[in-house]
Amino acid sequence: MKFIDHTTLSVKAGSGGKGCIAFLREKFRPKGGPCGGDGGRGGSIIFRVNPQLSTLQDITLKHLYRAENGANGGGKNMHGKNGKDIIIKIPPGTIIKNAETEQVLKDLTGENESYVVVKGGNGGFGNARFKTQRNTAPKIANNGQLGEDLKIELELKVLADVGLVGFPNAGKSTFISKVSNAKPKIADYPFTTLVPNLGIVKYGNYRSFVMADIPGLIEGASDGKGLGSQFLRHIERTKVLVYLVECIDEEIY
Ligand SMILES: Nc1nc2c(ncn2[C@@H]2O[C@H](COP(=O)(O)OP(=O)(O)OP(=O)(O)O)[C@@H](O)[C@H]2O)c(=O)[nH]1
Ligand SMILES: [Mg+2]
Repeated sequence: MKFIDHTTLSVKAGSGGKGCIAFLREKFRPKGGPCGGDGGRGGSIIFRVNPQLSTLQDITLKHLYRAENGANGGGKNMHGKNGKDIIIKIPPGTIIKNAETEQVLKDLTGENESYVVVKGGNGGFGNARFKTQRNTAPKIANNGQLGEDLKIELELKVLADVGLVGFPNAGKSTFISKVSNAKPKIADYPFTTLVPNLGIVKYGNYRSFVMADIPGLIEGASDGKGLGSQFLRHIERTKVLVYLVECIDEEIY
């Protein structure tokens, strides 16, 4: 699976359905009063953390997510059907930003945590709602509210407790493969690791923490050399950084 840790997309919630203007007309009740039902609510777009995911790849397949509109209200006080919500699954550690202002809207870290990014509009009131003692036959109803829409940016910063940092070929992937359940590619050439690997390290009685192995860093990485600093975001939030230094080759130092 391709490792993607950054993407932008547009999200649009559904609008509410219109309220209905209708009057009851039954055989023996010719003036039965207003009976227009309310419109249905528009669908919202919700992000939900799925701990099984480790990349934003699935989300990048679509650039626009649009939730259903609510249906219009009907006669005989029939409420319009609500629009379906769209639930988008994201990996833990995904930050949701407003793409225009760069403002962080939410940092989703917890298991099964969710966030409503755009809310569907409420349905309009049907004319039955407007009946008063003075106006028993109102001919008014509301339109539904528009659904919110937004351009957003998703940034994944993997959640790890310990991050491994070092020159290419220093032995980072070998180390994580020995202490955790991760099975990264190990080879005798620089930049074997191209995307972060996560591993669970078990210790004591049923205790564990997450370790991250990222691609090697070379001098000038901050100016974009090698794989540059594009993966540094993944060790930004770790509690501990482990620097792996090769001690055989004297020339490096
Ligand atoms: N002699 C010796 N070789 C090691 C040791 N640890 C790793 N190696 C070897 O060093 C080479 C590089 O190891 P990797 O674990 O792929 O190194 P890395 O830091 O992950 O490298 P990149 O992913 O390219 O940044 C492999 O051929 C390993 O077998 C060690 O402790 N001693
Ligand atoms: Mg490696």
